[in-house]
Amino acid sequence: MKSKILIIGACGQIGSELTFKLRQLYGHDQVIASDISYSNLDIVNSGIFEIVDAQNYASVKVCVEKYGIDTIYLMAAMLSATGEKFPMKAWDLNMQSLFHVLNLARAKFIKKVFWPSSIAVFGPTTPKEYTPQYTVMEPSTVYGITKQVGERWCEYYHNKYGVDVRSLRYPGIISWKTLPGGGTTDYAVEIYHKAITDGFYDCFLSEKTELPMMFMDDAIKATVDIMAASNDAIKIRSSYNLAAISFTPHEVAESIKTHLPDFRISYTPDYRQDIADSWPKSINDAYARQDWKWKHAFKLEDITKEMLLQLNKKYSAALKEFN
Ligand code: VAH
Repeated sequence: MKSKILIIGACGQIGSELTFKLRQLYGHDQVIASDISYSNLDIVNSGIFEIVDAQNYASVKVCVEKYGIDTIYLMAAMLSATGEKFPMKAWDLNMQSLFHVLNLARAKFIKKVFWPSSIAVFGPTTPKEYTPQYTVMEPSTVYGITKQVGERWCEYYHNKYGVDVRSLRYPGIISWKTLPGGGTTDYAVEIYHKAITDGFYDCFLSEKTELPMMFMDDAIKATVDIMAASNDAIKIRSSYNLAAISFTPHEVAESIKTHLPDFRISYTPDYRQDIADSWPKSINDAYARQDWKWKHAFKLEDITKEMLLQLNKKYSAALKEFN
């Protein structure tokens, strides 16, 4: 029987691209997009869309029963930077939403769950180079704490109740279709937009801040692949380390300059520098590559080429419409 999928948080940076990809793979009407508001009209107007409050069990359950959902991708969360401004809101949103989806799976209303974790589960005491799957994890951000605790609950619901929940520790994700919101790695998206619109970017992280990063197409592929893998291939039910590349703001600026030689950057670190400094520089994702054959495709030069190409098109089209 064809899977019926609900994406919670479909208006967000990853959720929006996941919606289009899953509709392409599994059928347009097999995928229900949902969010707390109509914040992304491309998504709202692209297919079946529902307002779902991820913090309200009944709201999620009504949608599951209305469409006969069997799989939920829970993409709604408050990210690292915003989470430091609103700690209790971040805890409530990130944890309540996870419990509601896990409990729907435990009660057999749904069969399968995808839940995103993050490299933010690692903290200042974690080894920073090629960070292993199993190591010290003392996250120093609210967001990281919610992801670490969430991983524990995912593994518990799998072991105790047999829930088929799968998870990835996403690195910073770079995309051009939908702006990210509230993340520390968002500089790596903003810099491309500013390179096109202003020729200049004042970066909120210092130039040597190396962080694990990934192009959206790789992140979407990993998400689709882990969910399509056979049940017994998934040997880690907390969350898999996932990696592609690592780079610094200086390196991405130099990459942009190979296309836009006049591009200029300055560095004005803000409160997000402390968050970035608490995270690894690079990630060892050997288990994902071994268990379900993960491999990334996009290197930094590929990302820069694609980001500048697509954003050029996007801004030129917007300019044409305006004139
Ligand atoms: C953030 N983009 O910056 C997210 C991500 C690894 C970082 O989880 O909060």
